Amino acid sequence: MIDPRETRPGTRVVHAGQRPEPTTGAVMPPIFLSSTYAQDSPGVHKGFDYTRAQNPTRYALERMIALLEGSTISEETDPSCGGFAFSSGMAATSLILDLLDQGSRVVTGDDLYGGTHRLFKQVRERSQGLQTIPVDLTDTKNFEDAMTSDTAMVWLETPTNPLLKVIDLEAIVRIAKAKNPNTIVVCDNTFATPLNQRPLLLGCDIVMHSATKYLNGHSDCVAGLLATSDPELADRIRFIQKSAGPVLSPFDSYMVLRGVKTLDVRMQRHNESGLSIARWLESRSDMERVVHPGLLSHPQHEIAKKQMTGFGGMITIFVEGGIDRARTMLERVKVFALAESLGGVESLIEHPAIMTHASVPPDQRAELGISDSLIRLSVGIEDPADLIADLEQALA
Ligand code: P1T
Repeated sequence: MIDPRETRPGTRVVHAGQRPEPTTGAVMPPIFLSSTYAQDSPGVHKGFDYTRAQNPTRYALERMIALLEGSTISEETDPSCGGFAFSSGMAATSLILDLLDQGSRVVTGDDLYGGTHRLFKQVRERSQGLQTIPVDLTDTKNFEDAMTSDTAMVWLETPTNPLLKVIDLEAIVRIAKAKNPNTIVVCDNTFATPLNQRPLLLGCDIVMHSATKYLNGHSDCVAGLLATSDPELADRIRFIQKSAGPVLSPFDSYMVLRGVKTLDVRMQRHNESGLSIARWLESRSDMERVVHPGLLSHPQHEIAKKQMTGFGGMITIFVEGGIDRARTMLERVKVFALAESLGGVESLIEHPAIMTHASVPPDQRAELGISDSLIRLSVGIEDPADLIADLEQALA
């Protein structure tokens, strides 16, 4: 078997973390459903004792995300190479917060998925005394002011959900580590995927994914993934994964592994169609603003070019005519489905203020600019001409 670290991303997504199953030669990793494993003598086993702690199908997926994100941990040191799989993106996020002590200070981006905001503010502030300080990280000066020597974690998304702000990861890591070398910098890489951006290589400590989105890619499974290159962090994550138990099932591990094999070809299409549809939308006279990291008008386009190899299929638009026009458009689409979520082969469209970000308080939404005229599009892999025709008739 070739070392996946020596291959390019398009090869890695097909093979990384997997090898033909030794007893049969099965090319696809079997779905090992067994919850427990026979031992030769008490405590003497083949590296597997109970599926919450270890599962061969989950290990294959965990190695896959670790290798895609460029983790340097070897399989000899760690059977999952610093990759971890959970029952949802939120379960993965929750596990990362379990790395922190009671009362820890966390600097976060100001624009986060609504569910992440809810977990930080409405659950962990109460249960863990977490202090979260939201900051607009597009201006590193803001971050320099907010980052302190007692900040235990920095949590950010880039591009962000739903405003598609792009954060300079190298700059954030540099500032964070200068103030506190032990702070843990976490990047939610869901919108970019490891095909477009690899935060570990830019100095981040942990990469998090809602694998429900692009990685699985087919809107038929909910999953979360983590990757790290730091063996000590990997040990701590493994300990909490086993202790708290929010693991991904063997079946869903298989689903994500199957989906991820086409990630490279899917992302090529998402990247191309995302940019061409964003350009088409921007050329219309009835848009207040169109946001996509690949547009020259994007305020952080230069940073996007520096740290991303593609700009993805997410587009955020502000339509003229406010909530009434937005609602009419969302009711009229025929190829796009009006639904939460993103990153699947099918195109989705949604209204963050009412749907995915309803849990962000209205005053904060207003401050951030998540207005009633904001619509979020997840451009799928359909023929882009059909997608444009659909948007055109919905906006007419
Ligand atoms: O849905 P789940 O797999 O638990 O992942 C949560 C999550 C985490 N991070 C980001 C950036 C996300 O977008 C999400 C989930 N987001 C949606 C469901 C959505 O429509 O935005």
